[in-house]
Amino acid sequence: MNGIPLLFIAALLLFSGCTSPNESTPIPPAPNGNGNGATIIEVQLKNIAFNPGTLTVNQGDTIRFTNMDGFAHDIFIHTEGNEFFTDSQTEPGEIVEVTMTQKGTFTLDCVRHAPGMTGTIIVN
Ligand SMILES: [Cu+2]
Repeated sequence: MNGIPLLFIAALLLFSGCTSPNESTPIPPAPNGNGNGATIIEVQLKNIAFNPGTLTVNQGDTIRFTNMDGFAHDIFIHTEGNEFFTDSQTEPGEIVEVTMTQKGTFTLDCVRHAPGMTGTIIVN
């Protein structure tokens, strides 16, 4: 009747083999150093111009347009043949926020003051 002790020893060996700590504790991914925190970029609509007229932002950033003039403008952000955003009537003092979710080079126009009231937004 040696069967049971042998099985017991075999089971112990198997068990001890399996429990050798082979798995390391997973390390949580480090948080991104320079932010996915969205940045807000200020653009003024002033004296029939966008100021600044050319801006470079990161994907996910928000552009905050403020109409400083005493009359309405509009905001049309587009690429060739592709409208990204339109605010057709931006009243005096109005603030319009646009989050740039797509990468690319966009043209910024105020249609009612075209040509001349234009700009460029580069989204990286
Ligand atoms: Cu305008």
